[in-house]
Amino acid sequence: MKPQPIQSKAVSPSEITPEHLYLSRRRFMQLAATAGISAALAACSPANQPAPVPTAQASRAASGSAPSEPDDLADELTPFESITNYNNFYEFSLDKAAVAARSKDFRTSPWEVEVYGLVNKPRTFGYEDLKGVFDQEERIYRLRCVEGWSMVIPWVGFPLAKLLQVVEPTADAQFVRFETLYDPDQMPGQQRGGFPWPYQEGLRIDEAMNDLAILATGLYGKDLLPQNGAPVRLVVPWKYGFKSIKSIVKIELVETAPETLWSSVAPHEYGFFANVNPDVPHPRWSQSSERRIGESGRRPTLLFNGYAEQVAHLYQGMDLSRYY
Ligand SMILES: Nc1nc2c(c(=O)[nH]1)N[C@H]1C(S)=C(S)[C@@H](COP(=O)(O)O)O[C@H]1N2
Ligand SMILES: [Mo]
Repeated sequence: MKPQPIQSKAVSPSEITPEHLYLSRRRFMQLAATAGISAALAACSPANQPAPVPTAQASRAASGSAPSEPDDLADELTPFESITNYNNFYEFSLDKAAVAARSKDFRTSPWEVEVYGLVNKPRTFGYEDLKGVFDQEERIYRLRCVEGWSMVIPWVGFPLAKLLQVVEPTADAQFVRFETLYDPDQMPGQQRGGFPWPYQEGLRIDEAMNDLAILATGLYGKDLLPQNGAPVRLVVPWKYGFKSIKSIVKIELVETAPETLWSSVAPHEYGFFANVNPDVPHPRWSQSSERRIGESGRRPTLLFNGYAEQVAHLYQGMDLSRYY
């Protein structure tokens, strides 16, 4: 059965049962907002609630002249079919439309994530621990790929900060390094040269502790499919999509900025920070606009992908064109 986008028009909070979806308070607030009280909600939004950014679309939604929609900018969710059939996952294929079929037999159970390095309490979490220890909540985020397309995805997951608090990073831990599974038998792309497998990514510790950064285990209320990074992947919505590393098996707390796959392949094109920024062009194309999957035409790209209110303070005083 094809899951339907969750919209207030179709679903009221009371109709969503725990079996269907674990509803966080945040999600409830979003449903309340889309039920027609968005102006009031904006005025009293808690600190971690993205405040609506005034865009033409948001004001239309607020004034009631268009159907309300669920993300914080009133952007419609991308259909499940698109999210699960248009994928970047080079371990399986360079062809976005082929990833789903090539990854369908990927074994995601049993699965362990080792968290180690500069921590007081290193710990290996089984997948079941990740789902059991940490409350799963829904987070609707825009995903902006560095290639110039974007989607709106209702993830299920939990803040990365919650996991880091459990392992207790030491004072020397300045960065977090993530690593994807290395298994060339299952991931044929890893037999190809040209990329320093396994895929690695990294965040500065303050970025990793930001409430927007989550480890996702699902989307549209269902467990992740392999093509989206099953069973657990990072989601950092204010950065280009390549930072959101899939199928993670290692999380290491380190002192210096780790190597990342794309910045080792093409350091002049892909930096460590990779914050979405319409004013810092890729050397080969502009980043000022994007194609939202399912829409015709392009829409303007927003600084930090529209999450400036939550993350701009992390980069105060930094030259964003130098630290791209
Ligand atoms: N391990 C791994 N993680 C990855 C990638 C990849 O090729 N391998 N691609 C990245 C890129 S470029 C994007 S845009 C997103 C796409 O996520 P999605 O397919 O779930 O939309 O995953 C990121 N994470
Ligand atoms: Mo991407």
